[in-house]
Amino acid sequence: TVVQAEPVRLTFPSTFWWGAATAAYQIEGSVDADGRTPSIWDTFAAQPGRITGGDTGAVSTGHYERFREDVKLMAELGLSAYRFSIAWPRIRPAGGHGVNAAGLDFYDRLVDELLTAGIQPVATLYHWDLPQELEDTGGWTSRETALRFADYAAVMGARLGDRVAMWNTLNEPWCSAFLGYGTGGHAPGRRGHVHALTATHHLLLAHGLGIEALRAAGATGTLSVALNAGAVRPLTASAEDADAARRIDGLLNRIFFDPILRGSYPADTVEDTRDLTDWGFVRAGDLATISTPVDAVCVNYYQPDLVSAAPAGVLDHGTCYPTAQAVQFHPTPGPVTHMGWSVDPTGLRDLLLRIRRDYGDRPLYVTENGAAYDDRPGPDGDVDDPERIGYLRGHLAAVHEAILAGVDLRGYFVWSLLDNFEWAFGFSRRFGLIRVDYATLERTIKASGRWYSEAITHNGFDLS
Ligand code: GBH
Repeated sequence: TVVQAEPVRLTFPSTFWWGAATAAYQIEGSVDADGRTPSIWDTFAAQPGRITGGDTGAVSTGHYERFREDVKLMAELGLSAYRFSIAWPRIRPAGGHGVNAAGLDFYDRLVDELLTAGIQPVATLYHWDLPQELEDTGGWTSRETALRFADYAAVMGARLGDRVAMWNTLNEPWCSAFLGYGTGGHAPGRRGHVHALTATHHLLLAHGLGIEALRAAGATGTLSVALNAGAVRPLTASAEDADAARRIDGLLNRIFFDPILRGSYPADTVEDTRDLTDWGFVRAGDLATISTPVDAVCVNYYQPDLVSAAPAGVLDHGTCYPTAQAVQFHPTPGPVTHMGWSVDPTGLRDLLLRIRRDYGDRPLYVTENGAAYDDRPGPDGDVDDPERIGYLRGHLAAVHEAILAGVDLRGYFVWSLLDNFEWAFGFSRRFGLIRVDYATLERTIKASGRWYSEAITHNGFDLS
């Protein structure tokens, strides 16, 4: 006789936030509406060869016009929280001179619409769309930009601080610094390892000043920052590969976690980059500002990094990490998504456990996790994307494992609610739980969205 095993059911804490995330430039469109001024992404996307297919965020999903429809879709999914970002160029058109009331009104209406639908608003102040005029005066390589960010944070805290449930000052400052100012693959497209390190410090300073400004404005929500932290793994057990992993872990994770949570830069990373810079951009008092207490730690996770020492003569010039010429990156064996990123939920579990081990027992959130896959028409007008269901199931199981191991993990946000403008890849990659037809801007909940919705209803799901 065949005994049918009972499926294993994973149940989440009753207060767990089941969320989804987006970012302003990736979904809003309406780039000239109501007094918005250009951001570095408008400028960057207008330059030939920067974005796949020459795509731009000018229209994108049209969320700025359709936000009420989108909140209805969130309610249909049953989301407990929605993470969006505020477009700085809609609020501070002059980058510090005057506030644009119409821009503020948009986010005010969005937050109220969410609260009416019973969805917790989670607001990110900076998801990469720097006002172009601030880039024209140096962007994140200029210390002034951090001060302007503090002004902007104060304005937002005063306007939305009574209603936003959680704030992220910055989204993935690593990307802003190392892709925006290091490799030039992201806006503003500047290249140079010293730029990247300088920008890193000014972004961290902006974060600290932003937390102080939100707190001073009386913001009642959880104050945090979203880091694209990773699990950096050595290819072999050799001392050389361990050293390669240490370097990359320093430049990806510890360069952010240490100043924010411990008030100091990692000594080995500072030492590794001494040939490039004397770190003179760090001024007395900065680290005290940067380490002003946060209420939670937020991480965005997609895939682990597998690295080794580069064999003599091999220089990985493609790398975005300063001083990592001695490091080689390797694909993790196994399946990959449409981005070519490996699917490995153990990386998420390890990351969450590591944060607790190295930085203490703090409230944590996974503010982004998800995968790019193409979908296909299913029966009865369905949109089928079984790979995304597999990805989400695996990663939510990893989250559950971390919770069982004692990690104070309070919420999880799928990247993304909607298909959207995937930065340098334009509209060629789809991350959404909801399909967007870019010709008509029609939205259709995918099979993965239905699956997620079921999981939310049951506060858990069957493994297998
Ligand atoms: C997130 O970035 C963003 O927050 C979000 O806006 C975006 O749409 C989403 O993920 C999907 O991309 O290949 O050299 O760049 C994820 C950023 C991408 C950063 C992979 C590290 C690997 C190094 N991560 N990247 S490289």
